[in-house]
Order: sequence, then structure tokens, then C-alpha cells
Amino acid sequence: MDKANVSETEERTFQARIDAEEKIEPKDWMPEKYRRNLIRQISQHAHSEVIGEQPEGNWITRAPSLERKAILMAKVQDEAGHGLYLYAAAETLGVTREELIDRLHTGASKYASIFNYPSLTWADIGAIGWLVDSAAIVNQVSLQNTSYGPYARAMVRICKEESFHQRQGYNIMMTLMKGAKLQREMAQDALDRWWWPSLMMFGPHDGESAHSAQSMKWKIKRRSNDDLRQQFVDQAVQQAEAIGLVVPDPDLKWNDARGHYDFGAIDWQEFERVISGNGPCNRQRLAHHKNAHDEGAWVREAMAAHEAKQRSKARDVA
Ligand code: FAQ
Repeated sequence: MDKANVSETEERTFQARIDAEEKIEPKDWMPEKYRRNLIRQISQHAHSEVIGEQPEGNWITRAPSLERKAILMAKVQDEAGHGLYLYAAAETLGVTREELIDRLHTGASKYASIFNYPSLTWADIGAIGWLVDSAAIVNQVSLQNTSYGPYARAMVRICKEESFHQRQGYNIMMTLMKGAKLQREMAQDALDRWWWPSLMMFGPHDGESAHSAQSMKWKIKRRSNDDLRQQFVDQAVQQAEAIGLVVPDPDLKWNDARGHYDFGAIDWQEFERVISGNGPCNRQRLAHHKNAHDEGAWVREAMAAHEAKQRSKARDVA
């Protein structure tokens, strides 16, 4: 058999395994485009977790009580851990951590648009936990069944932690809504500013989504951008109403025939601006990451030197 026929047969066998819901593991044969698409998605997901620490970390020193501070610190640490599981999953596809970080720093690799908005008040920490973690969970629950084994397994653990994050965010909003007029206004203002960017987290409409068709065929993605966004809206609207918050969308209304909420048009120009590097905090987020990365260079060097020493000791013994 010539090379082209071998690869066609391999691709057919590969797709049959995906169709049969088998997991693809790091040493299995996979099409180059599947590998590259996975590296793209997993690494962007990892970057999002890590950059997402910044708007929340901004409030650790100003949390309103010791308990809130301890909870927020634990949450931010969890996000760093999620980044690590995801970078490790991406590395099983033959890319190095250095390459991944370099792609983030040069802008070749994106991260979630939502983290380019500022966290201006304590209520923003509530809104991020409630809305951003809800959006992340809605998506990630479906990714627990993604076709690539290491990614799917990372998602199981991440989802458990994200559901605690979501509850702590909603609890902050609930507490503020039971408080004084100023606190209620602060919670409403946070919802007003985070609502639309949260809807953008799910990406462009299905018809405009460049990767969806192939990613769904390969079961990298299990549900479409619009389908996930609708589930998020249906859940969040009821949660908002339950504590007296008003979703900032005059077109929002329950549609009996569809069994879902209809909602207004998303500002896709704003989305494009943010993902192309011109959102309110893009430059600040990347500069902060680069700075932290440079400051950590001595730790990476020390770890590498230690590992080299251990290896040479092991060689001497053998
Ligand atoms: N932001 O063809 P599609 C979290 C890009 S984790 C920026 O539809 P795809 C935890 C997309 O990359 C949140 N870029 O793409 C936390 C592509 O550009 P490319 C992150 C976006 O991949 C909480 C182009 O647009 N979660 O929040 C966005 O099929 C609180 C065309 O789009 C994940 O990453 C966006 N919102 O679908 C941490 C989940 N949307 O790559 C701290 C895994 C689209 O060609 C605090 N990822 N783009 O240059 C996914 O499920 C998918 O990648 C989607 C996008 C659904 C995000």
C-alpha cells in the first residue's frame, strides 16, 4: 500500500474509534489536524484559566472579611491548578510548555475574551464566580466527554472545583442583594457590566464558528456554541430573578414555544475588538503575565539544574 492509502485507512479507523466513543490517547495515531486543533483549544483553555486569576487576584487584599479572603485565595489557586492540568494535557500532544507560553506572549494563541474586562468593585468577584464560572461549567461539563483522553479526564476534576467557585460567586451576589441599597446597586452594576461579555464566552454563532463543524465531527467539542449559550441564559436568568437582579437585556423574554428565553443581539464588534487585543485590559493582562514569567525564570532554572543533577546521579549509580 502506498503512503496516501495508508493514511486514508488510518483516518477511517480513527474516525470509527471516535464514532464508537472510544477515547484517543497520547500514543495513538491521530490526524495531524486533530492534534493541532486540540493543542489550539486546550492551550487557549489553559491560558484562560491562568489569565483569569488576574481580575480575581486584584481583590484578594481587599476582600471584605477574613473568610471571603480565604475563599477567594483558594479559588484563585484552583484556577492556577486548572491551568497546570491543561498545560500538561496539551504537552502530551508533543508541544512544550515554553512553546505554549511563547504563543500566549506573542499573541499567536488567544485566551477567553472575558478576562480582558476590569474587576472594579467587590461585587465583580461575585459576578465572575456566578456568571463566568457558570459559563465555564456549562461548557466544561460537555467537554468531560471530549474524545481526547487526557483533556476529558482533566475536565472531570476541573468541573468539580468550578461548581464550588460558581456557588461562592452566587453567594456573594446573594449577600449583597440582602444588604443596604448601595450594596444592591453595586451587585446590579456588576451584572450590567459582566452579562454581555459572559454571553460572548461561548464564541461566535454556530454559522460563524470556524472550527465547530470539524471539532464536532472529531468530538473535540460535544455541543455547539449557541446551544451552550442558550443553556447558560436559561439558568442565569432564573438565578438573577431569584435574588432580585435585573438582566440588562430589554429583549429578554420567555418563549413558550421554544421552551427557552429569547435574548437580544450580542455586540460582535466588541467581541472582535477584544479578541484581537484591543479590549479594556488586554495589554495589562499580557504585560502582567510576562512580568510574572520573567520573575519566575530563576525558579525554572533551579528546577532544571536540580533535575539534571538527579539524572547524572542516576547514571553514576547505573
Ligand atoms: N474568547 O471557531 P470558534 C474559565 C476564538 S475557562 C477568545 O467557535 P472554537 C475558568 C476561537 O479561539 C474559560 N477567543 O472556536 C475561570 C477561534 O480563534 P482561533 C475558557 C474566542 O474553539 C473562571 C475563533 O474565535 N474556556 O473561565 C472566544 O471551536 C473564572 C473562532 O471561534 C475554554 O476555553 C472567546 N470567548 O470554540 C478562570 C473552554 N470564543 O483559535 C478564572 C474550551 C471563540 O482560530 C476565573 N474551549 N474564540 O484563533 C472551547 O470550548 C472553545 O474553544 C470555544 C470556542 C467555545 C471557547
